[in-house]
Amino acid sequence: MASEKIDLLMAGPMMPMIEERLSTTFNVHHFAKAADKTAFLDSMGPKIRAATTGGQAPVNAEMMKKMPKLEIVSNFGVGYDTVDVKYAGENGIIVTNTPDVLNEEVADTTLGLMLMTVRELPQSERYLREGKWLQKPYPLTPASLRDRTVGIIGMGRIGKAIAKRIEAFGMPIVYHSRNPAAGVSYKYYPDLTAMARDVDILIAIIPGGAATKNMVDAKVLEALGPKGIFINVARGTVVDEPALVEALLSKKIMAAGLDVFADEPHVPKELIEMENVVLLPHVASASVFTRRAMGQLVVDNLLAWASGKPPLTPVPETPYPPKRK
Ligand code: NAP
Ligand code: 8YV
Repeated sequence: MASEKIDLLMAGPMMPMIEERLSTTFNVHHFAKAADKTAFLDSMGPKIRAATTGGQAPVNAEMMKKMPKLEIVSNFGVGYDTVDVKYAGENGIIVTNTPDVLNEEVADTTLGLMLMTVRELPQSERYLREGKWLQKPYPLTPASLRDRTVGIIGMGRIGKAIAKRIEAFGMPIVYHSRNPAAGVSYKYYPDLTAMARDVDILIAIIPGGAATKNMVDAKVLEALGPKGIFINVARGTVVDEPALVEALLSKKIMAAGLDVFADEPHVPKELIEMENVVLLPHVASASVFTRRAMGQLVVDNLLAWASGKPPLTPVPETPYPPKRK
Protein backbone atom coordinates (compact mmCIF):
# COMPACT_ATOMS: atom_id res chain seq x y z
CA MET A 1 0.00 0.00 0.00
CA ALA A 2 1.43 3.39 -0.99
CA SER A 3 2.11 5.55 2.06
CA GLU A 4 0.29 8.88 2.31
CA LYS A 5 2.02 12.03 1.18
CA ILE A 6 3.19 14.46 3.84
CA ASP A 7 1.58 17.93 3.92
CA LEU A 8 4.19 20.63 3.33
CA LEU A 9 3.78 24.41 3.47
CA MET A 10 5.73 26.38 0.85
CA ALA A 11 5.95 29.81 2.44
CA GLY A 12 6.87 31.78 -0.70
CA PRO A 13 7.51 31.16 -4.39
CA MET A 14 10.43 28.80 -5.06
CA MET A 15 12.21 27.34 -8.10
CA PRO A 16 9.91 24.95 -10.04
CA MET A 17 12.51 22.12 -9.72
CA ILE A 18 12.04 22.17 -5.94
CA GLU A 19 8.29 21.60 -6.14
CA GLU A 20 8.71 18.98 -8.90
CA ARG A 21 11.19 16.96 -6.84
CA LEU A 22 9.14 17.26 -3.65
CA SER A 23 5.88 16.24 -5.27
CA THR A 24 6.52 12.48 -5.07
CA THR A 25 6.67 12.59 -1.27
CA PHE A 26 4.80 15.76 -0.28
CA ASN A 27 1.48 17.53 -0.87
CA VAL A 28 2.75 21.06 -1.47
CA HIS A 29 0.49 23.85 -0.15
CA HIS A 30 1.30 27.36 -1.39
CA PHE A 31 0.99 29.80 1.53
CA ALA A 32 1.78 32.83 -0.66
CA LYS A 33 -1.17 32.05 -2.95
CA ALA A 34 -3.72 31.93 -0.09
CA ALA A 35 -5.94 35.02 -0.21
CA ASP A 36 -6.74 34.76 3.50
CA LYS A 37 -3.54 33.67 5.29
CA THR A 38 -5.17 33.34 8.71
CA ALA A 39 -7.99 31.14 7.37
CA PHE A 40 -5.42 29.07 5.46
CA LEU A 41 -3.35 28.42 8.60
CA ASP A 42 -6.47 27.74 10.69
CA SER A 43 -7.66 25.06 8.26
CA MET A 44 -4.37 23.58 6.91
CA GLY A 45 -1.96 24.33 9.81
CA PRO A 46 -2.90 21.28 11.96
CA LYS A 47 -1.99 18.90 9.05
CA ILE A 48 1.37 20.48 8.09
CA ARG A 49 4.49 18.51 9.10
CA ALA A 50 7.12 20.20 6.93
CA ALA A 51 7.76 23.66 5.50
CA THR A 52 10.11 25.27 3.05
CA THR A 53 11.00 28.87 2.41
CA GLY A 54 13.63 31.13 0.95
CA GLY A 55 14.68 34.72 1.16
CA GLN A 56 11.71 37.04 1.41
CA ALA A 57 9.02 34.77 2.93
CA PRO A 58 9.32 34.46 6.71
CA VAL A 59 8.46 31.44 8.83
CA ASN A 60 7.85 33.13 12.16
CA ALA A 61 6.68 31.94 15.58
CA GLU A 62 3.10 33.06 14.91
CA MET A 63 2.95 30.76 11.84
CA MET A 64 4.71 27.85 13.56
CA LYS A 65 2.28 28.02 16.51
CA LYS A 66 -0.50 27.27 14.03
CA MET A 67 1.34 24.18 12.76
CA PRO A 68 1.58 22.02 15.92
CA LYS A 69 2.80 18.96 13.94
CA LEU A 70 5.58 20.90 12.18
CA GLU A 71 8.90 19.01 12.39
CA ILE A 72 11.17 20.60 9.78
CA VAL A 73 11.69 23.92 7.96
CA SER A 74 14.01 23.61 4.94
CA ASN A 75 15.42 27.05 4.09
CA PHE A 76 16.66 27.99 0.61
CA GLY A 77 19.79 30.05 1.35
CA VAL A 78 22.67 29.76 3.79
CA GLY A 79 21.29 32.77 5.69
CA TYR A 80 18.14 31.90 7.65
CA ASP A 81 17.36 35.19 9.38
CA THR A 82 13.72 35.04 8.21
CA VAL A 83 13.07 31.82 10.15
CA ASP A 84 12.52 32.08 13.92
CA VAL A 85 15.13 29.49 14.94
CA LYS A 86 14.73 30.26 18.64
CA TYR A 87 11.06 29.22 18.56
CA ALA A 88 11.93 26.25 16.33
CA GLY A 89 14.71 25.05 18.67
CA GLU A 90 12.47 25.36 21.74
CA ASN A 91 9.71 23.40 20.03
CA GLY A 92 11.62 20.50 18.49
CA ILE A 93 11.48 21.83 14.94
CA ILE A 94 14.62 21.28 12.83
CA VAL A 95 15.67 24.15 10.54
CA THR A 96 18.02 23.37 7.65
CA ASN A 97 19.89 25.76 5.32
CA THR A 98 22.08 25.49 2.18
CA PRO A 99 25.71 26.02 3.24
CA ASP A 100 28.87 25.48 1.15
CA VAL A 101 27.25 24.85 -2.27
CA LEU A 102 27.18 28.63 -2.87
CA ASN A 103 30.56 29.65 -1.38
CA GLU A 104 32.47 30.03 -4.65
CA GLU A 105 29.66 31.84 -6.51
CA VAL A 106 29.15 34.37 -3.73
CA ALA A 107 32.90 34.91 -3.40
CA ASP A 108 33.19 35.44 -7.19
CA THR A 109 30.39 38.03 -7.11
CA THR A 110 31.99 39.78 -4.14
CA LEU A 111 35.26 40.18 -6.02
CA GLY A 112 33.33 41.41 -9.07
CA LEU A 113 31.46 43.94 -6.97
CA MET A 114 34.67 45.10 -5.30
CA LEU A 115 36.40 45.62 -8.67
CA MET A 116 33.35 47.36 -10.15
CA THR A 117 33.20 49.74 -7.21
CA VAL A 118 36.91 50.52 -6.84
CA ARG A 119 37.63 50.95 -10.57
CA GLU A 120 34.22 52.53 -11.43
CA LEU A 121 33.59 49.93 -14.14
CA PRO A 122 29.77 50.38 -14.42
CA GLN A 123 30.25 54.16 -14.54
CA SER A 124 32.86 53.95 -17.30
CA GLU A 125 30.70 51.48 -19.25
CA ARG A 126 27.78 53.91 -19.05
CA TYR A 127 30.17 56.65 -20.22
CA LEU A 128 31.02 54.67 -23.37
CA ARG A 129 27.37 53.85 -24.14
CA GLU A 130 26.43 57.51 -23.76
CA GLY A 131 28.97 58.38 -26.50
CA LYS A 132 31.11 60.47 -24.15
CA TRP A 133 34.36 58.65 -25.05
CA LEU A 134 34.12 60.36 -28.47
CA GLN A 135 34.73 63.68 -26.69
CA LYS A 136 37.41 62.65 -24.17
CA PRO A 137 38.67 59.59 -22.24
CA TYR A 138 37.01 58.50 -18.99
CA PRO A 139 38.82 60.19 -16.06
CA LEU A 140 41.43 58.23 -14.10
CA THR A 141 39.86 56.53 -11.09
CA PRO A 142 40.94 57.98 -7.73
CA ALA A 143 40.83 54.48 -6.22
CA SER A 144 42.91 51.42 -7.07
CA LEU A 145 43.32 48.01 -5.48
CA ARG A 146 47.05 48.57 -5.47
CA ASP A 147 47.33 50.56 -2.26
CA ARG A 148 44.57 49.03 -0.16
CA THR A 149 44.14 46.69 2.81
CA VAL A 150 40.89 44.68 2.99
CA GLY A 151 39.01 44.07 6.24
CA ILE A 152 36.50 41.22 6.09
CA ILE A 153 33.63 41.15 8.60
CA GLY A 154 32.93 37.41 8.95
CA MET A 155 35.61 34.78 8.33
CA GLY A 156 33.26 31.80 7.88
CA ARG A 157 32.77 29.58 4.82
CA ILE A 158 32.23 32.45 2.36
CA GLY A 159 34.59 34.90 4.12
CA LYS A 160 37.41 32.37 3.63
CA ALA A 161 36.55 31.89 -0.07
CA ILE A 162 36.61 35.69 -0.52
CA ALA A 163 39.95 35.96 1.33
CA LYS A 164 41.50 33.26 -0.89
CA ARG A 165 40.65 35.30 -3.98
CA ILE A 166 41.88 38.57 -2.46
CA GLU A 167 45.19 36.90 -1.57
CA ALA A 168 45.65 36.17 -5.27
CA PHE A 169 45.28 39.91 -5.91
CA GLY A 170 48.27 40.49 -3.58
CA MET A 171 46.28 42.61 -1.11
CA PRO A 172 46.76 42.48 2.69
CA ILE A 173 43.75 40.96 4.54
CA VAL A 174 42.54 41.35 8.12
CA TYR A 175 39.20 40.28 9.65
CA HIS A 176 36.66 40.72 12.41
CA SER A 177 34.28 38.17 13.96
CA ARG A 178 33.25 37.32 17.55
CA ASN A 179 36.00 34.69 17.84
CA PRO A 180 39.26 34.15 15.94
CA ALA A 181 38.66 31.73 13.04
CA ALA A 182 40.44 28.35 13.19
CA GLY A 183 43.20 27.75 10.64
CA VAL A 184 43.44 31.38 9.53
CA SER A 185 46.62 33.43 9.74
CA TYR A 186 45.20 36.89 8.84
CA LYS A 187 45.32 39.48 11.61
CA TYR A 188 42.21 39.24 13.83
CA TYR A 189 40.46 42.34 15.20
CA PRO A 190 38.05 41.74 18.10
CA ASP A 191 36.91 45.36 17.66
CA LEU A 192 35.19 46.30 14.38
CA THR A 193 35.77 50.06 14.66
CA ALA A 194 39.50 49.50 15.24
CA MET A 195 39.63 47.31 12.12
CA ALA A 196 37.70 49.89 10.06
CA ARG A 197 40.29 52.50 11.06
CA ASP A 198 43.13 50.31 9.71
CA VAL A 199 41.60 49.25 6.37
CA ASP A 200 40.58 50.88 3.07
CA ILE A 201 37.98 48.33 1.97
CA LEU A 202 35.46 46.80 4.37
CA ILE A 203 33.58 43.69 3.17
CA ALA A 204 30.58 42.39 5.17
CA ILE A 205 29.79 38.64 4.91
CA ILE A 206 28.08 37.76 8.20
CA PRO A 207 24.56 36.51 9.05
CA GLY A 208 21.66 38.96 9.40
CA GLY A 209 19.30 39.07 12.38
CA ALA A 210 19.22 40.84 15.73
CA ALA A 211 22.86 40.08 16.72
CA THR A 212 24.32 41.91 13.71
CA LYS A 213 21.69 44.63 13.19
CA ASN A 214 23.29 48.00 12.30
CA MET A 215 26.74 46.62 13.19
CA VAL A 216 28.24 48.86 10.52
CA ASP A 217 27.05 52.16 11.97
CA ALA A 218 28.05 55.84 11.63
CA LYS A 219 31.04 55.28 13.95
CA VAL A 220 32.40 52.37 11.87
CA LEU A 221 31.89 54.30 8.62
CA GLU A 222 33.63 57.35 10.05
CA ALA A 223 36.55 55.12 11.09
CA LEU A 224 36.71 53.70 7.53
CA GLY A 225 37.33 57.26 6.41
CA PRO A 226 37.24 59.34 3.20
CA LYS A 227 39.35 56.85 1.21
CA GLY A 228 37.21 53.96 2.45
CA ILE A 229 35.01 51.66 0.36
CA PHE A 230 32.23 49.50 1.87
CA ILE A 231 31.10 46.27 0.17
CA ASN A 232 28.00 44.51 1.52
CA VAL A 233 27.14 40.95 0.44
CA ALA A 234 25.77 39.94 3.87
CA ARG A 235 22.32 41.35 4.65
CA GLY A 236 20.98 44.91 4.36
CA THR A 237 20.27 44.89 8.08
CA VAL A 238 23.96 44.68 9.07
CA VAL A 239 24.50 48.31 8.05
CA ASP A 240 22.64 51.36 9.34
CA GLU A 241 21.36 52.29 5.86
CA PRO A 242 20.50 55.97 6.58
CA ALA A 243 23.98 56.38 8.15
CA LEU A 244 25.52 54.80 5.03
CA VAL A 245 23.59 57.18 2.74
CA GLU A 246 24.76 60.13 4.87
CA ALA A 247 28.39 58.93 4.87
CA LEU A 248 28.34 58.57 1.06
CA LEU A 249 26.64 61.95 0.46
CA SER A 250 29.01 63.80 2.77
CA LYS A 251 32.07 61.89 1.41
CA LYS A 252 32.88 60.52 4.86
CA ILE A 253 33.54 57.35 2.83
CA MET A 254 34.46 57.24 -0.86
CA ALA A 255 32.14 54.60 -2.31
CA ALA A 256 30.03 51.49 -1.69
CA GLY A 257 29.17 48.29 -3.54
CA LEU A 258 25.90 46.77 -2.31
CA ASP A 259 24.19 43.46 -3.16
CA VAL A 260 21.75 43.62 -0.23
CA PHE A 261 19.40 46.23 1.25
CA ALA A 262 17.32 46.79 4.37
CA ASP A 263 13.91 46.55 2.64
CA GLU A 264 14.40 44.48 -0.53
CA PRO A 265 13.47 44.94 -3.33
CA HIS A 266 13.15 48.61 -2.34
CA VAL A 267 16.40 50.56 -2.60
CA PRO A 268 16.65 54.09 -1.16
CA LYS A 269 16.25 56.74 -3.87
CA GLU A 270 19.38 58.52 -2.60
CA LEU A 271 21.49 55.42 -3.37
CA ILE A 272 19.96 55.00 -6.83
CA GLU A 273 20.82 58.61 -7.66
CA MET A 274 24.44 58.47 -6.39
CA GLU A 275 27.37 58.04 -8.78
CA ASN A 276 29.75 56.64 -6.14
CA VAL A 277 27.79 53.43 -5.51
CA VAL A 278 27.38 50.16 -7.40
CA LEU A 279 24.06 48.42 -6.75
CA LEU A 280 23.18 44.78 -7.43
CA PRO A 281 19.71 43.17 -6.91
CA HIS A 282 20.79 40.46 -4.39
CA VAL A 283 22.43 38.27 -7.04
CA ALA A 284 25.55 36.98 -5.27
CA SER A 285 24.48 33.31 -5.61
CA ALA A 286 22.19 33.80 -8.58
CA SER A 287 23.53 31.53 -11.34
CA VAL A 288 21.53 28.56 -12.65
CA PHE A 289 24.40 26.26 -11.55
CA THR A 290 24.48 27.42 -7.94
CA ARG A 291 20.76 27.99 -7.44
CA ARG A 292 20.12 24.41 -8.68
CA ALA A 293 22.62 23.07 -6.15
CA MET A 294 20.91 25.10 -3.41
CA GLY A 295 17.47 23.87 -4.55
CA GLN A 296 18.65 20.24 -4.54
CA LEU A 297 19.94 20.63 -0.98
CA VAL A 298 16.54 22.03 0.10
CA VAL A 299 14.93 18.90 -1.38
CA ASP A 300 17.54 16.47 -0.04
CA ASN A 301 17.11 17.78 3.52
CA LEU A 302 13.35 17.17 3.32
CA LEU A 303 13.65 13.74 1.66
CA ALA A 304 16.22 12.58 4.25
CA TRP A 305 13.91 13.64 7.08
CA ALA A 306 10.84 12.06 5.39
CA SER A 307 12.66 8.71 5.20
CA GLY A 308 13.58 8.83 8.89
CA LYS A 309 17.21 9.82 8.33
CA PRO A 310 19.00 12.88 9.79
CA PRO A 311 18.59 16.03 7.66
CA LEU A 312 21.88 16.83 5.89
CA THR A 313 22.45 20.42 7.01
CA PRO A 314 20.59 21.40 10.20
CA VAL A 315 21.52 24.87 11.52
CA PRO A 316 23.45 25.01 14.85
CA GLU A 317 20.44 26.41 16.75
CA THR A 318 18.32 23.30 15.97
CA PRO A 319 20.60 20.24 16.15
CA TYR A 320 19.34 16.79 15.11
CA PRO A 321 17.81 14.77 16.77
CA PRO A 322 15.38 17.44 17.98
CA LYS A 323 14.26 17.76 21.57
CA ARG A 324 10.47 17.71 21.32
CA LYS A 325 8.52 19.02 24.31
P1 NAP B 1 29.30 31.14 8.30
O1 NAP B 1 30.22 30.12 7.73
O2 NAP B 1 28.39 30.75 9.40
O3 NAP B 1 30.18 32.39 8.74
C1 NAP B 1 29.65 33.47 9.45
C2 NAP B 1 30.79 34.34 9.95
O4 NAP B 1 30.24 35.49 10.59
C3 NAP B 1 31.69 33.66 10.98
O5 NAP B 1 33.01 34.09 10.79
C4 NAP B 1 31.15 34.17 12.32
O6 NAP B 1 32.19 34.13 13.29
C5 NAP B 1 30.77 35.61 11.93
N1 NAP B 1 29.72 36.16 12.78
C6 NAP B 1 28.52 35.61 13.10
N2 NAP B 1 27.84 36.40 13.94
C7 NAP B 1 28.64 37.48 14.18
C8 NAP B 1 28.50 38.64 14.99
N3 NAP B 1 27.40 38.85 15.74
N4 NAP B 1 29.51 39.53 14.99
C9 NAP B 1 30.63 39.32 14.27
N5 NAP B 1 30.82 38.25 13.47
C10 NAP B 1 29.83 37.33 13.44
O7 NAP B 1 28.35 31.72 7.17
P2 NAP B 1 28.61 31.83 5.60
O8 NAP B 1 28.19 30.56 4.96
O9 NAP B 1 29.97 32.34 5.37
O10 NAP B 1 27.49 32.95 5.22
C11 NAP B 1 27.53 34.22 5.83
C12 NAP B 1 26.31 35.05 5.51
O11 NAP B 1 26.44 35.62 4.22
C13 NAP B 1 24.96 34.35 5.47
O12 NAP B 1 24.42 34.13 6.76
C14 NAP B 1 24.12 35.32 4.65
O13 NAP B 1 23.50 36.28 5.49
C15 NAP B 1 25.16 36.01 3.76
N6 NAP B 1 25.00 35.58 2.35
C16 NAP B 1 24.56 36.48 1.42
C17 NAP B 1 24.43 36.09 0.10
C18 NAP B 1 23.95 37.03 -0.94
O14 NAP B 1 23.29 36.59 -1.87
N7 NAP B 1 24.28 38.30 -0.87
C19 NAP B 1 24.72 34.78 -0.27
C20 NAP B 1 25.17 33.91 0.69
C21 NAP B 1 25.32 34.31 2.01
P3 NAP B 1 31.89 34.10 14.87
O15 NAP B 1 30.82 33.07 15.08
O16 NAP B 1 33.21 33.80 15.48
O17 NAP B 1 31.43 35.47 15.21
C1 8YV C 1 19.92 33.75 -1.79
C2 8YV C 1 21.40 34.33 0.21
O1 8YV C 1 19.84 34.67 -2.81
O2 8YV C 1 22.10 32.15 0.75
C3 8YV C 1 21.80 33.27 1.18
O3 8YV C 1 21.84 33.57 2.37
O4 8YV C 1 21.24 35.45 0.56
C4 8YV C 1 21.27 34.01 -1.23
O5 8YV C 1 22.11 32.99 -1.65
C5 8YV C 1 18.69 33.94 -0.97
O6 8YV C 1 18.70 33.29 0.21
C6 8YV C 1 17.53 33.44 -1.81
O7 8YV C 1 16.44 34.17 -1.59
